Amino acid sequence: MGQNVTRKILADHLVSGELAPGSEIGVRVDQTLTQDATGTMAYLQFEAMGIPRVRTKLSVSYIDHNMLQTGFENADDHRFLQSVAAKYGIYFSRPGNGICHQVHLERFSTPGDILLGSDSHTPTSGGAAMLAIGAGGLDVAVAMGGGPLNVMMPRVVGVHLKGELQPWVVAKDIILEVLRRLTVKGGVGKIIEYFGEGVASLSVPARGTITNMGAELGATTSVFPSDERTREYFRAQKREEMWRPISADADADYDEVVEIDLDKLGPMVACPQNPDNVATIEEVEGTKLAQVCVGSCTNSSYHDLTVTAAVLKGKKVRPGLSMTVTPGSRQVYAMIAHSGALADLIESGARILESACGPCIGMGQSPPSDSVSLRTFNRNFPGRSGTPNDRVYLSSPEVAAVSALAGEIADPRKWGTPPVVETPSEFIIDDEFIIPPPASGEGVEVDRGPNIKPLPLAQPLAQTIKAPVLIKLGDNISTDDILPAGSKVLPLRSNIPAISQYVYHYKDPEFAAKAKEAGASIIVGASNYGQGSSREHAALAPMYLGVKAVFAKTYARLHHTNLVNFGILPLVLDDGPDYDRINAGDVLELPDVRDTIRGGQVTVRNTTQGYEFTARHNLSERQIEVLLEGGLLNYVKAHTA
Ligand code: MIC
Ligand code: SF4
Repeated sequence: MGQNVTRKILADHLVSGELAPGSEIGVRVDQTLTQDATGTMAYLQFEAMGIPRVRTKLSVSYIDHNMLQTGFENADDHRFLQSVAAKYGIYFSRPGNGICHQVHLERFSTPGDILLGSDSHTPTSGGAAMLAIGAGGLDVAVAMGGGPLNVMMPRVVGVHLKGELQPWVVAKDIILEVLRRLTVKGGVGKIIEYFGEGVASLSVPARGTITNMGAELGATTSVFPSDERTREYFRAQKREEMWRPISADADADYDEVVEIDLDKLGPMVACPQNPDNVATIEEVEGTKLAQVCVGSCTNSSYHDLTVTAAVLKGKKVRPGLSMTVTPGSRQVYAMIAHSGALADLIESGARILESACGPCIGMGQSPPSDSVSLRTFNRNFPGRSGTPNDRVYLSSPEVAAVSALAGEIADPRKWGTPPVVETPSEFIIDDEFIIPPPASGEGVEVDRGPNIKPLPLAQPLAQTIKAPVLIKLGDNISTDDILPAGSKVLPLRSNIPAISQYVYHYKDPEFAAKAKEAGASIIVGASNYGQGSSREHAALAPMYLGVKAVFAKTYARLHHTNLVNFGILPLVLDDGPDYDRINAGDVLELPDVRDTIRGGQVTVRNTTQGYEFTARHNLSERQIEVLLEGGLLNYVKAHTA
């Protein structure tokens, strides 16, 4: 039987296990990336492993999230990261150079290689046929040390793109359609692979929009084949020598197939407050807007910004509406400046931001109270914009641009024929701001400002856990709920004692105080617990506050792994009375859990209400050892020694 792209790349990198869905595999990692908000922890963890130099083919450290320098913290972190990069052999992408995923796609993506990144949108490079996977910082640190990535072998979903997109309908609409069909939990335990005649009509950045937002499906990653369009992109990036073809065999099969008829697709919009709450443009047309934002790692390519500029050219953004535009990289910024598109944007009244994550993560540009913001981003979780009662809609740049002129969500198909945007055959290449590491790191001093606090370590799983349930939650709790981002909290990413004060801050402002007082505690979630980001702080900070176990019906992959890595026991509750009966405040006891955990289920006593039930888990044998030994860092140290 022929192989699909996913299995070919995995087979090429397999170091342990078998490619059978549901069993744990280990794969060699070629490249890693970190960004500043997760990078400080990842490098502190790498340092703690005592390895002198990274052992990957390529590791890159980006600065793109913590770019507002409202105090010394972020600037100090940047210095720390730059010095660590020089010491350990890592390329350093300076602040202003762009969003990690956009820059990585442009300058480093390599078809057929495996990339592990401490950011959930690492799959963007899947648009260039990499198997690019998001992970917590500690998993990335292990990979930098030469360790494999361990994951449950996913099922491979083939998305068959048939036909041709209609005018004004673009890549963003394809991924929104996939989200509408599969939902934010539909990709858990799966890799999404695109194939079919519709693939060739999509450029690499368009493919990157689709693989980027595959993160919102909860998928392990998403991938496209590498074809002539890919080659064209590598040629334009002046690195054609890095290109190689890779495609599924003609008789390849998939564990599941989803068919999308591109001809039938219209513009789509994700409504508040989950990326799978997708509507057709007709359903939301006319919704009044206070803000429109174009940018983020999903939609900030040369093409995206040029289309936006072409729609706005000679017109003005609607009075009373604020529009921001963020180029994804310095390359994109320079190119729209040279082409004149930047002038069109400025003249239309759009506010141009520096190349960074910016409004996507609440780093400025929070919308007004009780208003609607339309963004070309990938996430619209409640409060993520920095405004507590925000209502964020997600769309393509095409929809965003016409809506900025209309002052309300508008259907671009009513605005004539779409502008023709030529992508140059050669891009502006200037890698001066990506600093290569010196040949040796000896003598490089790591710059540690006062914001860099020591790393807290996990504890081995206790013999018996007895602790109160501090909070009981519903479905689809995101890591933005668990540990918010935004301009106030993000600068504390390298200071766990300080950031832990914000755990569940908007759900229960007393959470941190209650957890400290209880000493040990438990969290109860429901379905798809921990969706969204890769931020290991959403496990590390609760661990610091004494959270010992989480009970949920199902978990998002990244957060489940992060809980294990930091010694918090993730248990599975049946979808029924066990979840319903537990109340916040109940004291649960897990007698001899250290011994029973290997049996696949544990006994739980609700000592407040006086009943007993069993909870399952879906931990691999290795993960059980990690928990018994007090988290991944302790485990790796013990096993490498
Ligand atoms: C996000 O989009 O939520 C982030 C901020 O990029 C996170 C990483 C982080 O929390 O630092 C992600 O996607 O993993
Ligand atoms: Fe940055 Fe937003 Fe992309 Fe996360 S989703 S990497 S915050 S641009």
